[in-house]
Order: sequence, then C-alpha cells, then structure tokens
Amino acid sequence: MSRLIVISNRVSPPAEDGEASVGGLAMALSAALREYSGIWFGWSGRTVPEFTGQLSIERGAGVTVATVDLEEQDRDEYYNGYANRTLWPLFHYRIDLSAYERSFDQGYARVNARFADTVLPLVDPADFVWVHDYHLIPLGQELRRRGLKNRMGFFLHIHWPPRRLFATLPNHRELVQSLFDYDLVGFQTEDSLTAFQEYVVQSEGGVLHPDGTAEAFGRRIQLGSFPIGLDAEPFTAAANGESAAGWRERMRQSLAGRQMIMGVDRLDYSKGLEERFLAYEDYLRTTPEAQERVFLLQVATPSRGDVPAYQEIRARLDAVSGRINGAFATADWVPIRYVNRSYRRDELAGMYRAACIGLVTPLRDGMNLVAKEYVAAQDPTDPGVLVLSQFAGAAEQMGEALIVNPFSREEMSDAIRRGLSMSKAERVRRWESLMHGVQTQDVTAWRDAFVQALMHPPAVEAAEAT
Ligand code: GDG
Repeated sequence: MSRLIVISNRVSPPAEDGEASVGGLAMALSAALREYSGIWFGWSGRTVPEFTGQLSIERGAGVTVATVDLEEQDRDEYYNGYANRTLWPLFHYRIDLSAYERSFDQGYARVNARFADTVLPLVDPADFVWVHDYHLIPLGQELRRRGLKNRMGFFLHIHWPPRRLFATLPNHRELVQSLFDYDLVGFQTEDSLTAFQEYVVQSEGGVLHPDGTAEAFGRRIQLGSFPIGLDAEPFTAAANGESAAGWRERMRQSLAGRQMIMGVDRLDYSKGLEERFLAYEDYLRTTPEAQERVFLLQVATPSRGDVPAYQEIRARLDAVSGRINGAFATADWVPIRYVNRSYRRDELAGMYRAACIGLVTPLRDGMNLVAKEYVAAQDPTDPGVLVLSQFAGAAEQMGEALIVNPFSREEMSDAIRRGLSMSKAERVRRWESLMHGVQTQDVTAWRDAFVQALMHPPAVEAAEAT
C-alpha cells in the first residue's frame, strides 16, 4: 500500500522553547496526517555534539513520527542561518535583512543532504513523498541523487517573491533548478504561482503548458496553487466549547463595556506589528471620542529569538507600545494590552469571539491562518469584522473582509473606525460569506487537492513516463 511520507523542518513541539506548537505549519500538518497513515519526518529540535543520523521513532494514532537530532552548527547555519536569515527575509521582501554567508549556504546544503540520508531507508518504492517549506527546497534533488524514483511533491508555505527580487539571491538559479527534481510544486496563491512561472519563463527560458506543467532544466513538472485552510470544524467546536466560553466571559468582564480589537501573531517583522500599533495610534488621535472606549489586545508570541532581527523588532515593539500607552493611558485604561506569551487554541478562540475587530495586517504573508481562525470563532448572530492586509495570501480568498494596505496608517485607521461602527446586518452578511469560504476551503480540502495532484499526474506527463 502507498503511504504518504511528509517531511518538514520540525515535526512536534520543541522541547526547549515551545515554538513549533504555535506555528501554522504544525497545525496544518497534524491535521493532514490524521487521514493518511504515513510517516512524518523532521528535525527533533535537539542538538547533539556530533551528527549520527540516529532516528527516533514514535508510533501514534495512524502516524509514525520519525525525528533526527542535528548539530549545533547545523542549527546555527541551516535553521537560524540560511532558512531564517537568508530566505525568510528575502521571500518577505526584506532584502535589507537578508544575510549571505558562505557558512549558511554550506549548512543548508549539509542539512538537506543529512535529511536525505536519514529519511531514505524509511521510504518504500510505492510511497509518495511530500516535502514542506523553504527549509528543505533542495531535499528532492538530494533524494534523486540517492536514486529515489518515487513521486515527490513540494509545498511552499510562504510567498514566492517576484523575479527581480528573487534574483538578488546568490545561487537563485540552482535553487529553482532543484525544485525541478520534484514532480509537483505547490504554492499558497495564484500570485506566488505566477511569480514563479515568470521566473521560469523569463529568467530561464522555460515553457508553460496548458495542462499546468512547466518545462525547464530538461525536466517537466506540475505547478499549482493550493491555498492552505484551517482545521475549521474542530476550531469552531473549540470556539463553541466551555473553555472558550470561560475565556470569553473573562474578557467581557475585563472589557467593562469597551470594544476590543485583537491581533495574534508570531513576533515577526513580516507581520507588520509596528505599523499596526502606529495605525491604531492614528485612530486614537483622530477619534478622540474612542479614547477609553476601545483597546487593542495584541498577542505576540516570541519566535526565532536567536536571530538578531527578531531581537530588534521585539525591542522596537516594546518601545512603541510603551510610548503609545504612556501618551494615551488614563488611571483606569491602557490603549494597548501587549502580551508576549502563548495561549492554548481554545483560549485564543474565546478571545477572538470577544473581539469586535480581528486585525490581521502582515506586510507579507504566504497565507495567514489567524484571519481564518478569527472568522471561525465568531458568533453567527453578532460577528466581528475582519480587517485584512492585501499582502496576506488569505486576501485572495477573503474579499469580504475590510482589505487594507498595511503600509498606510490612514487606511488602517479608517478601517478600524469603519469596522467598529459597522451595522450588524453588514457584519453578518460579510461574515457569512467569509465563513462559507473558511469551511469549504479548509485544511482537508488543501491536503486532498495537493495529494490528489501528487498521486495523479496530468495525462501527458503520465504518457511520457511510460
Ligand atoms: C507560515 C506562513 C502560512 C499564534 N500565537 C499563538 C498561536 N498562534 C498560532 C495562530 C496560527 C499560527 O500560530 C500562525 O499561523 P500563520 O499562518 O499566521 O503564520 P506562520 O506561523 O508565519 O506560518 C503563513 C502558514 O505557514 C501555514 O501554511 O499561513 O503564511 O508564514 O494558527 O493561531 N497558537 C496558540 N497560542 C498562541 O499564543 N495556541
């Protein structure tokens, strides 16, 4: 029987800092693996003095989880280095933050080779291999070099940047070429897919075929957009559950009749938190009657704290939120409740429901699951308003949100004003349409679309292969 072998950087909450437990990728994959009995392979999150390739295997409900320890140098050069200091900033339009160091390149190549060596013995000839995200772009190539013939797919969780931006990456051509060792490469949005296709055609002289395949580097592969969704049913159930109700009540009491605006993000410069605080300040300044009658709850869970840019954004956000609170607070009101900790999903669901506005304003985001969670958690008879950045992948599907440019304080401050005064009828109408999308385009639909495309190649490709 064919199984699904899922490979991602991390597979489970890390022992040290709890970071993976809050990542969108972790949520999505655990939901995906419930359905297909298979293996989920990745880094344990632990480091050892010397790499041994020793697998730790745990068998759970229908899923076998296999992990490997890496060296400290691997973590520094591959994870904190190439993945999070070179690719992440570049793919989020921050070439000013992108660091190019030979040791990062080497670490990235080394860990991808180590992953290939370690996972190879686990793969049976009939299995399908599904590799996730920017940490592991060259893994398919490494596996092919070791003789693996299986059908392999790759899904990118973050945005694919435009051609000219991508071309600032040294070795950009090699990175794209390595993607052509997969059979299927999937993106979150049409926008990302188009950017990739433009690179293939204009920089590489490749050809796009009407069946959705692309030809370049002597290979023909399938491309597609597969927008990731929410584990919608369980999340809505959690929002309707007792624990969420407890949190909703706790929030209502602490609101004391005030309206709450809410944001939930990993503490990351791509999420536009500083711009959001400044837009909210603009709203307070231009709407004096709102002072003492609203507040912003911003949950920002610390993330990638070893990377300097994350230490800097954290310090900046402390300063900006402190300054705004100092300028506007009164004896019994603070305008921003800024919280650097994480909450359980059911707790978050309760808080989302108590919020009149969900403020989701990343400067660039592959998809953004918080936007979908906010919608899924609302009370159908009295829902809140989603304010969503046009640069979140989610905006392609969620046109009934108030769509804003996160670089414009005025636009965001206007949207807050409009959201807080929107009639119930309009809120319900917008929410119903958004909720329909969240329910139908959920994580199961995403998984099935990708896995079906992986398992059933287009006719032409299949004919060529025989
Ligand atoms: C990448 C892409 C893409 C946050 N704080 C807490 C908490 N979270 C959860 C949220 C949400 C998840 O983390 C964040 O997901 P996002 O989609 O917003 O963003 P990334 O982590 O950047 O994920 C992104 C995603 O992959 C999936 O493909 O959408 O574009 O960048 O689920 O709720 N969860 C809990 N406590 C917290 O305090 N339990």
